[in-house]
Amino acid sequence: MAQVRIFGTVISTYTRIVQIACEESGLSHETIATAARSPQNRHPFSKVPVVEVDGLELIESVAIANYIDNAHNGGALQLSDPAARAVSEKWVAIANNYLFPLFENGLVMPWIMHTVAGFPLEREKIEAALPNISRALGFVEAEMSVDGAWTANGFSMADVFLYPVLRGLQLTPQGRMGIAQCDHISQWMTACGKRPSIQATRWESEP
Ligand SMILES: N[C@@H](CCC(=O)N[C@@H](CS)C(=O)NCC(=O)O)C(=O)O
Repeated sequence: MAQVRIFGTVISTYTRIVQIACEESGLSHETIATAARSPQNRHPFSKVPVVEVDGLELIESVAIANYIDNAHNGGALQLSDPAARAVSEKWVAIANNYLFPLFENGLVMPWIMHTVAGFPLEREKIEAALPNISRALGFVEAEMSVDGAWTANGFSMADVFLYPVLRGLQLTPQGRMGIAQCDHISQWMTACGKRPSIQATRWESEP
């Protein structure tokens, strides 16, 4: 049996975040397809993933990824310098609290519901979200162009969280165009895309 069992949807930002943490830590993992709102999901707030590792049942991707990194990777993704770590943690929080909800509700889910489930595309929802998504990308691009952005510290937990969040956006038509206009984000995504942990966790829908 794999060392880590991940109960989550197969195309999921947070399932992938945990998969990347496993890959970075050299842990074998399997994903058991579990829909967020199914009776099989053990998350008390109907989110995925729920993870079994080392006899523990864990929820919440920050806790899960940090545990895996601490217990199996010497904490290498969390940076020992306090200032560098604060920057990395700031970006994990930005990814979780602002970018993911904005991208997921405004573009990613409307496109998934349209292309995978066959529902009409929610064009009004997309149009309403685009200005805020554009502003968010502008903020990330500007931060990346100055010293002190997370990329200055090498691959860290910030990348583990930010890559799947931005990659999901990039797989939508409007997200792809928006990111293409951001040189720093594009270069960073290309660099991350070469990392073995990112390649090993590609979604089937990725070209
Ligand atoms: N705070 C949770 C967020 C997890 C989350 O939002 N997962 C998404 C899938 S990527 C989900 O469960 N969505 C289903 C829903 O909100 O109904 C974590 O960090 O694990």
